[in-house]
Amino acid sequence: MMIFDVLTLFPGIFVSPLQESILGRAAKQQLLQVRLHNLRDWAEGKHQTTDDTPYGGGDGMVMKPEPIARAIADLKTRTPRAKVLLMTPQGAPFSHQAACELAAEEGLIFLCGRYEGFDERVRQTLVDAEYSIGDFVLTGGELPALVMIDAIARFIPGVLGCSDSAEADSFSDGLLEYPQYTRPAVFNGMAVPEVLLSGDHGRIARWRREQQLLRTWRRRPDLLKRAELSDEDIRILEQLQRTDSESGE
Ligand code: 4FV
Repeated sequence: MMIFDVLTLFPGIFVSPLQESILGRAAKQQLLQVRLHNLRDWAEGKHQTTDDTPYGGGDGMVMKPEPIARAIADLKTRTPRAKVLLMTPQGAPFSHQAACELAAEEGLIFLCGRYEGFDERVRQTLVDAEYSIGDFVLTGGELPALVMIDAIARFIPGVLGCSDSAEADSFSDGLLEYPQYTRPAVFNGMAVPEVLLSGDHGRIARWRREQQLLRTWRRRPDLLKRAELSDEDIRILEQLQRTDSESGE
């Protein structure tokens, strides 16, 4: 069972998202367990202080290293090989690939920041990896931790229903997903592409691959550089680029 330990000053933020839908069912099925820990429990003094003013002056508060060091030491007595992850705008961009790799770990400890962030010595000595969920600043690391837990949990066998698999995801082959359609066949005058009604699975598969390549080329050309493309894919892309440039799209 995959253990997710979360160190936070606001454990309440996690409760309902982890009870709902796929994550809620996975926890009930003991496919994963999320253990919420209030960092204040490892803080000293009657005020259980977890933050202090920054050396060198400046606004805001910085999270103290001692409560975090004590907390991680305690949590590692239960999952010694757990990886400690820190969510920060300065981290490596979190990705499908990272989620897939982290899902192979025995346990993960998520360190959720608040205020101006952590004393630098926390990063230097207590953290295995730093991840960012995007180039914007949030009020805390809790939502990034939830986002990462959700993405990682999808790789745990049994979490996604049998028909659905993380392997068939966007990004699993480095490309964006193809367009999806369902009933009705015509909606507001817009018909479902005929190929999808043809029953010709070869044509459907080819159309879907073309759509993945076209959509990725138009929206995320940066992904094409890293995607594993077959010669057929490259031929399709050149064709698409030609038609696109001709149609002036
Ligand atoms: C963040 C992000 C993020 C910065 C200061 C928490 C906040 C506060 N984490 N991806 N973007 N964190 O904005 O991961 O401590």
